[in-house]
Amino acid sequence: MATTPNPPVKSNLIGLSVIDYRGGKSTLCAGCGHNAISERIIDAFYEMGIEPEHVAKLSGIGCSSKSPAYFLGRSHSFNSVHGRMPSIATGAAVANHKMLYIGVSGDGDTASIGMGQFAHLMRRNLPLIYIIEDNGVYGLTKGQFSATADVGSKLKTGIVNELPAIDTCALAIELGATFVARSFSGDKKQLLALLKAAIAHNGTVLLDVISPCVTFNDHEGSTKSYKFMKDHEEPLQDINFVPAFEEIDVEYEPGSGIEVTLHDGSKMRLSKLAEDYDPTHRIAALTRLAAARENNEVLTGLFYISPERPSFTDLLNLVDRPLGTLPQDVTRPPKSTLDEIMSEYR
Ligand SMILES: Cc1ncc(C[n+]2csc(CCOP(=O)(O)OP(=O)(O)O)c2C)c(N)n1
Ligand code: SF4
Ligand SMILES: [Mg+2]
Repeated sequence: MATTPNPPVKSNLIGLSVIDYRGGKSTLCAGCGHNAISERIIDAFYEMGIEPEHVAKLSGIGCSSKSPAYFLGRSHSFNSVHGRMPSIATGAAVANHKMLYIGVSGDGDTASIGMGQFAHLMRRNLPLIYIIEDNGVYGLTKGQFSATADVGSKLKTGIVNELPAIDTCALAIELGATFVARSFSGDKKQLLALLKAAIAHNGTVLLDVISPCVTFNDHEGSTKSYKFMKDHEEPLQDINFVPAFEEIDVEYEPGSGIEVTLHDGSKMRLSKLAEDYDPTHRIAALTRLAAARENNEVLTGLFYISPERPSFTDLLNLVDRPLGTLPQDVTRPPKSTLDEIMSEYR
């Protein structure tokens, strides 16, 4: 009997299939927004044809910080300490500036215990894709409000948050990050386009993704629930990403939006939705975010980009070979050099 041949397995630019970009089976709650983000990360790295072994994943502590275990299983990974992912990422990026770094954190991990580290990371423009899986609560420790919870948002117990939310995007722009965006775990198209652009960027990407916690913060009265996001998400632009390896077959009409060229030659085409918005203008970005807070809008999209500013590792003028692979006879000064230095203090 004739058998039907299996459909050919699709592969990307470097001959890998999407399976090569998957990780372990998720142990997070079914329906958690963090799982959808892992799926988009898998798609983005697959579609960009990135070698998984060329990627290092970093995280802190929280349900969100567990998620690097669920994507890019062939990549390097370090699950660090609560709020300390930025310093681990900085050390790793300086030791090997040839890798691609992706850090996953939570709103609790970032905006409370990790705030000091977050601030210095943004200021340095370290080449790192920093994702905040933002659910407005400490999911892992059973749903207390985090510092990104909105004023007026209600816990299941009826407790109302009366403290102002920290806007991590506004803060990142103020501090010096060069690619700042917000998305929603349920907005597949926008999140995928932003992730692919983030891969093409050289510098700190801060991507705050609203990611509902179905167990502790998805009820009526929560401003980080699926329903609230579906009703209130206000995308700034329609984002199309064209990777450097793809030919641009459609001419871009000047005046119909903005085109941004990224570090590797890829392009982001931002078509205006409701308003004209220039994401290369820092003050305009801060003003627009302040207006969104004032009007209780959940604005998503690319808020700010500065593709030209050198990254932290560029500024260090590192030798081409990764420092972590240099042999001891190169990195360790000989005894005669140390003796010479010591003699200066006599
Ligand atoms: C030093 C330290 N302090 C406190 C904790 C307890 N703790 C574990 S996870 C967490 C918050 C996680 O919240 P978030 O980063 O928002 O992640 P989510 O679980 O919501 O994804 C806290 C406070 C800890 N693990 N270590
Ligand atoms: S507790 Fe919340 S954040 Fe944690 S896995 Fe479950 S749904 Fe996700
Ligand atoms: Mg959280």
